[in-house]
Parts: sequence; C-alpha cells; structure tokens
Amino acid sequence: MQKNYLGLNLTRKQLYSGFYMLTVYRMVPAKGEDFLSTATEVAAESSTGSNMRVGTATKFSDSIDAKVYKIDKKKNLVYIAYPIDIFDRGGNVQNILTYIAGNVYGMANITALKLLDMWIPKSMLKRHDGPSYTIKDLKKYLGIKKRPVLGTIIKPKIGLKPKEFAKVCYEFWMGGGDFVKFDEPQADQVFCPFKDVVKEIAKVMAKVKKETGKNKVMSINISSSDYKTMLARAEFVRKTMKPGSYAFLIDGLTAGWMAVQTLRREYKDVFIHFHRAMHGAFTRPENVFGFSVPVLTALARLAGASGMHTGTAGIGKMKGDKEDVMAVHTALDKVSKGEFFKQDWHNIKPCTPIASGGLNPTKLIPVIKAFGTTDFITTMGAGCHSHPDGTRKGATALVQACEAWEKGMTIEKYARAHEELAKAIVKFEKKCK
Ligand code: CAP
Ligand code: MG
Repeated sequence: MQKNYLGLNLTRKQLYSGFYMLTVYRMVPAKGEDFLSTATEVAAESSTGSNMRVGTATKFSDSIDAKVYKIDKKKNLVYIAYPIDIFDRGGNVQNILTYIAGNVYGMANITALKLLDMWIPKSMLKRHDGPSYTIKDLKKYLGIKKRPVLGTIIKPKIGLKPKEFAKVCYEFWMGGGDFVKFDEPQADQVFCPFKDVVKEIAKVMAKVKKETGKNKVMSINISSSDYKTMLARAEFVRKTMKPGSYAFLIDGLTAGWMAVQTLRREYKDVFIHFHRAMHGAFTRPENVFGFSVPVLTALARLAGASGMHTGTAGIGKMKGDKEDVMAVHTALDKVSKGEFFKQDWHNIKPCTPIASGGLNPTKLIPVIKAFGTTDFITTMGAGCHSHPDGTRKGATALVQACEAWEKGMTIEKYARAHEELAKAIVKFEKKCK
C-alpha cells in the first residue's frame, strides 16, 4: 500500500475545487493482490511515484501526488484525482495521456485497467485550445442550416490515380453531396502523388462551383512521416485551394496528438478532421486495458480537433453502442454527461461528431435519431459508390434520404417519387454485395 496516494477522506468541495482532474478506472488486481493497495500503486505510477516510496520525495512533490478518493470493489472501480499541476501547463494532451494512460497499462500487479471517464476542471480547460474552426463555420461555408453535413470517403480505400480520384469527387458533389474525405491511408503514394491529386481536386471543385454555384469541402489527409512534410503538404493545399474549401485530415492516433495540436495551433481557420484509425485497440469494450470512446473524444476536443469520428451507435459496420452516443454529446455539448461525470466545457468550443463506417442512405435517419442532433458530419463510402447507378446517384440518394427526414416522411414513402433513393433501398436492404 502506498499510503501517500490514498485520499478517501477528500471532500466533494476539495475534489471539485479546481486543484484536481478526476478519473474513473475499471481495475482488476492480479491474483493475490489487495484491491485498495493496487489502486494506490496505480495512482503512484500514473502521477509522481514508482513501485515504492523514494527518498528524494519532497514536501512539495508529496503535495502533488494523485489520490485514490473512492473505490467500488464490487464493480472494480477506482476513482483517482490528479492535481492538475502535474500536467504540462502548455495545454498538452499527449502529456496527460502519458500519465493516466501510460506506464500503468504495463504494471505486473493488474490484469485489467480501463479508463472509463474523466472530469476536467475549468482551471485546466483554460490551458487548452479546444477547437477553433467549428461545425458552425463549416455549415456556414456550405450554406447548411438544419441538417447534417452529407459526405463520402473516396473508395477504393487506395488505388485511384489523381484524375480518377478527382472524378469520383466531382460525381459526388454533382449528385448533391457536401463533403468528401480522403481515406485514412492515402498520403503521397507513387501512383497518386499528393500534389497532383490536390491540383486535380481543385480543378473539379472549381467546375462544380461553376456548374452548381455551390461551395463544397474536401478533407485532405496530410498525415506524414514528419512535421516539416505535414506542414509542407498543408501549405501546398493552402496555396492551391480556396479558403473554406478544404479541411485537414489527420490520423490522430497513428500520427499522434502532437500532430493534431500542431495543426490546431498553425491553422485556426481550417477544419481539423481527426480520424481515429487504431482506436479499437484501446477502446473496444472487450479490451480490458485502454480507455473508452467518450474519453478519447474528450481528449480530441481538448486538443482542438474540429471534428472527431464517434462511430455510428452500432448502426454501421463498426462495433459501437451507447458509448458512441455519449461520445457525440461529449464532442458537441456545452455540458456533457459521461458515465460518471458531468462536464462543463466552459471556454472550449464544440467538436463535430463524425458518423462513418458501413453507412448508406437508408441509415441516415436512424443515425440522426440516435444522435439527437443534426450538428454532425456523416461520411458514407461504400454506401454511395456502390449505388447501382454510380456515385452521383448514390450522393443523390443520400440527399433524398435527408430531404425525407426534413419533410418528416419515411424514406420508403419519399422513394415513391425519387428513383435514386428507391434503388438505394432495394440495394441496401437486400444487403446486396
Ligand atoms: C468508412 C471508413 C472510415 C471508418 C472508420 C472506412 O468507409 O472510411 O475509416 O468509418 O471508423 O474506411 O471504413 P465506409 P470510425 O463508409 O465505406 O464504411 O469512423 O468508427 O472511426
Ligand atoms: Mg476509412
């Protein structure tokens, strides 16, 4: 037992004074280990300490020890309070994770440790950027009022050459879609050089504007091997495309939190699109180590992502459940409700939830209903490009599904006079390959 890390007598007033950030973990000690004692080991390793007290500790270092302030042995829950001054005062998300989701996962005396929820005090939120360019700015640029942003992902995931890629964007936009994203592995491949594809996209976007008068947005993956390359790609997009017409997509977990925060700080006038490829390794409920989707989403909002994938609440192809809906509200709401805490986001602006993965036009209304908001982006890849009459009609079917919702009609009823939607219903509800 590391007694310094015990704070079972901390009052509610002390816990919520602004001195601490609060967390809840699900923890299972290894066989033969005492629950409370192991909890203090976790608090030590994830804050100031090690596996035993060190002689170099000072009165001050003791004052910033994390404290186990509550346990629930039956539910395997450990509540830990972290003094916010242990964290980098520069609003650094990777630093927070290095403590609370760092060495602790490797400890030999636990067999499970999952960070389920966290609460961040106002005093700490003030140090963080949060999003700059938000859904409000994006919708304003696109001329959207009360509906979701309708998007797609270029498919195949990789393999189209620049002109072919741009042609698919053109088709989707001409079909009525608003937003197109690169798929997450697209970078600067030999057969599709980054600069070439950006130039082609700029050309077709100008053509769409000329033909329809409408603004469209392209979310361009600038995840790179190093920062100079990432920023050079960003600068190339800036000089090739019109302000507002592009977003920067970043593979936030594989590229890292520093990449997300760099983009947020460098480009306050750009929508920063956080793709979370790899998150399942930490977040899946059956994984006993890691953190939850709402925690991941809260950190993305803190880091300043304008948009973050939050899943589809189990409606699409990815595993998801009520945590996804909680994540939507963690991203968006002024005061969000997690499993254990209510978070007031104070100065931090909203982050846009992005619903993606195995969706198609027939699933739009269920997603709107599950999310309980229209302030989100939905991207449907296969769900648009596999429409029997091609991408353009796939986009139109998606727009029609949205119109049906706006008119308060079922898609089946609306489809009677809308062929594209009718064909999408036949295709997807028969689960055709
Ligand atoms: C969706 C997607 C996204 C997933 C990621 C894909 O394509 O582009 O990467 O949505 O999952 O490759 O699967 P489809 P999440 O529309 O063709 O399924 O959003 O849950 O992080
Ligand atoms: Mg993808």
